[in-house]
Amino acid sequence: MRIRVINPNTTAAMTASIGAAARAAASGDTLIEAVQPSFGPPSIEGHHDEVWAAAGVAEQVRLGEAGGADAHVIACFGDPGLHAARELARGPVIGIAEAAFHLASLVATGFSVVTTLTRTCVIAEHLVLQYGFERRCRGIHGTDIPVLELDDPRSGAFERILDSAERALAQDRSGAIVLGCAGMADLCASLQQRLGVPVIDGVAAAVKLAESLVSLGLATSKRGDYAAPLPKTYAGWAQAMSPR
Ligand code: 2AL
Repeated sequence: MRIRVINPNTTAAMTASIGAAARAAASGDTLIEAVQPSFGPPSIEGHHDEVWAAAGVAEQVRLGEAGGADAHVIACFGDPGLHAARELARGPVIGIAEAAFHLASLVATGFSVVTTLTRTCVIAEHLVLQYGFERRCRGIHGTDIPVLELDDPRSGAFERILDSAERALAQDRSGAIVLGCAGMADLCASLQQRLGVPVIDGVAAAVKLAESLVSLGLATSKRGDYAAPLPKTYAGWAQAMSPR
C-alpha cells in the first residue's frame, strides 16, 4: 500500500527525517511517500503558522489523491487541516496527535505530552478536548525548544525532553509520554529506554494505524461532514484549490 506522509512545514530536512521515521515503522510492503507543501511556514509554532500549514496539507492531499495514495498521514502535532483532508481523501487520514493519544491510551490509564514551545501547549490542549481525551491526558509540558533546533546537538534537546518527561511522569502521575512534535521521532527509542515507560511517537503511531485501517478495508466515511467539499470556484490566489 502507498501512504503519503505529509510534513506540513516546508523544511526539507525535517521531511526527510519524518520519512525515515515513517519507513522504520512501516511494514516491508508499504511504500512511504514523504512530502511537504509548496508554500507555507518552515516550522509550525502557533495559530498563524497552522492556518497556512493547513492549506499546504490540503494541497498535498489533493496531489496524493490524484496519484492514488491509499492513506495520508499529517505529520505535525497540531494535526493542521485534518478535517479538510478527510473531506478530500477517499482513504484514511491520520493526524499524529490523534494517533498518539489513541495508542497512549491503550498502554496507560493516563499520559503526559512533552512538546516544543510553551505557546504551542494550548494547541495540544484544544486537540485533547476536541478528540475527547481529557480523561486520559494528565498534562502538557513545553520545553521551549524551537522545532528547527530539535536536531541541533547544541540545543541539548534530548536531555531537555528527558528532564521534562521525568518531571511530567512524577507531577502528573502518568504512565506514558507522548512526544509533541514530529521532529522528536528519532529520539523516541532512546527516551523510552531512559524513562522506562512507553514513549509514543505520533509519526510511527499514525503510520501503523493507517496501515491497519487500509488492511481492514476501512476508509474515511463519505456520509455527512466528511463528504467531498462542494464544488465552487475560490477567489484570487486560492482559485487553484477550488473543489471540482
Ligand atoms: C510541530 C510539528 O510537529 N512540526 C512543526 O513544524 N511543529 N509541532 C510543535 N508542537 O511544535
